[in-house]
Amino acid sequence: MEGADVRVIQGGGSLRWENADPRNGGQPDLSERQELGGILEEIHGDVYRDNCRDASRLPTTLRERLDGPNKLCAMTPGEHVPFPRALDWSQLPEEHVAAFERDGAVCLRQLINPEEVELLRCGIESNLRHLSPRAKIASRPEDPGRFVEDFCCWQENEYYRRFIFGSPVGAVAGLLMQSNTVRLYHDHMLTKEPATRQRTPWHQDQPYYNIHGRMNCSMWISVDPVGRDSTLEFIAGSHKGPWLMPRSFMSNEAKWFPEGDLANLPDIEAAREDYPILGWEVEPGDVVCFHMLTLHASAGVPGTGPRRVFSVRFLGDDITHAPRRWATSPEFPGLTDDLPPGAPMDHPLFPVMWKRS
Ligand SMILES: O=C(O)CCC(=O)C(=O)O
Repeated sequence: MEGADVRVIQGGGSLRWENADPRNGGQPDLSERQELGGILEEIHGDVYRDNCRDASRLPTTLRERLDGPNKLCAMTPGEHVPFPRALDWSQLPEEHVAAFERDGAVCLRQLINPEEVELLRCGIESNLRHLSPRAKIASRPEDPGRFVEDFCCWQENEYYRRFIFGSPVGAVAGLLMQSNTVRLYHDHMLTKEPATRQRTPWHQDQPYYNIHGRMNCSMWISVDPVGRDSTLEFIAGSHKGPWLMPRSFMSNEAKWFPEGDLANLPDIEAAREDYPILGWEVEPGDVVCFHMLTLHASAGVPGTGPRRVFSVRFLGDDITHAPRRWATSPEFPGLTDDLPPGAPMDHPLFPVMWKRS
């Protein structure tokens, strides 16, 4: 979710799942998962190639983020290395590419395998236990569940990084966008605790961002089953435009484009039958792909379990830097010192992760 006017958490929150281990202070028991992470490293370690980066040319604000305590960000991907898998996604069926182009959203069933789902589950749990200073609570205090978001954590979260650079998501984004090159843009964790009532209101993502261009793709990946009532929904074809006014989700303020610069969103919920709404019940392994201009929204979740989602966003050939006069969501502090307006997103924060061969 972009642009919520929300309270910032300055460090680890104390999240409690219904299945949390009381011996562990109510936190999820990660010991088995951590062990699994080690096993995954052993099995798949050789598919990751580490490149050292030259962080010295980065402005201080970026360097601070890139040179965090564990310096894990020193790893960037080399070329895309195929991940061992049961399904061959190297040739994406034409109908999926056509659906993405036509509707601005498509669900790819079982694109990622159980090991990759487990990497993400570990990544989200680790993220929830060590929230970044960018994390937000996007629900009201009286809501029975919290809506927790965090942004741009791939440099600090080894699970995320392994998933992003080791799974087929980058290659599939390239095929969907019909691009020759794919850059990582950023990651976004969106967890709704059990019984969260907070809706994610209808919005487009790109008006909150600092990019110009049409070749882009986000992937919304839930590690929990999500029913049709709680899933992410889309207005088919809305990615063809126009850009609509981005507003803060809870106070409905225009904090990005000045009031009047863009048309306001219609009240879609009040007239749902008038819109071509798409949405898929999903199982872990399914990946919902969408364009950053496609209008999307989701409801709250039932009390039966959390809805833990990882959204990862990719950029194609025509994307250039569009610095704004306001703080974008997410923000990339100091980036304008490195990338002039209109420049390709050629920067260590946005590594190339796939090239068409
Ligand atoms: O998960 C949600 O509720 C919203 C997701 C979203 O807005 C996004 O991934 O861009």
